[in-house]
Amino acid sequence: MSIAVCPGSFDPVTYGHLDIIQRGTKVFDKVIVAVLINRNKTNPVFTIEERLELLREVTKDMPNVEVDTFTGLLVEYMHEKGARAIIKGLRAVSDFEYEMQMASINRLLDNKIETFFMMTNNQYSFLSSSIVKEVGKYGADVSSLVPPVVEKALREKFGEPR
Ligand code: COD
Repeated sequence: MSIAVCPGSFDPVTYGHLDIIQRGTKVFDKVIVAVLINRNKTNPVFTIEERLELLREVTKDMPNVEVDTFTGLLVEYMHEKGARAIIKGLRAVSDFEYEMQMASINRLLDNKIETFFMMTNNQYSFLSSSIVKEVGKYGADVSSLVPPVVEKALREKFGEPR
């Protein structure tokens, strides 16, 4: 069985993430969406539990998706899960430099693990969790950026749209 891990912060999950996850499920038998528990990342808006709950809700109709957390090195987590592929999304040239670094270090740590990059859907090329939080904080409408359940969670954090 081919198992891929789609790692990220998912603070919160957006339509951009969901598009990558969905496309991954068409290629791999199982996709594990893995939320990094990152103690260095300051001021997340959603707790790990909230992020997991939102991810589980928005992937509930995808039977070959599992939602989980990991800490430390991604390759070690992948060994635990028997996964050999990492799925990443690429939006702009600005993503490339960081992603190339990550893919190279991961290959150095384990050369049997491959990183697969998927080009963003044009529709979501500008979309990130940070943008959603920024826009949501000022009460703007985010319904075209995130699924309804995430929109509701943002409203609970930041208040009703203007
Ligand atoms: N379109 C397409 N792809 C998208 C979009 C979009 N609109 N938005 C996000 N994505 C992709 C991102 O490119 C990324 O691939 C993924 O979705 C997750 O995005 P985020 O923003 O939720 O998560 P990041 O970028 O903060 O996550 C970073 C990781 C957790 C993946 C990274 O830090 C990691 O793997 N850390 C583990 C530690 C490790 O093993 N390091 C290596 C040795 S140093």
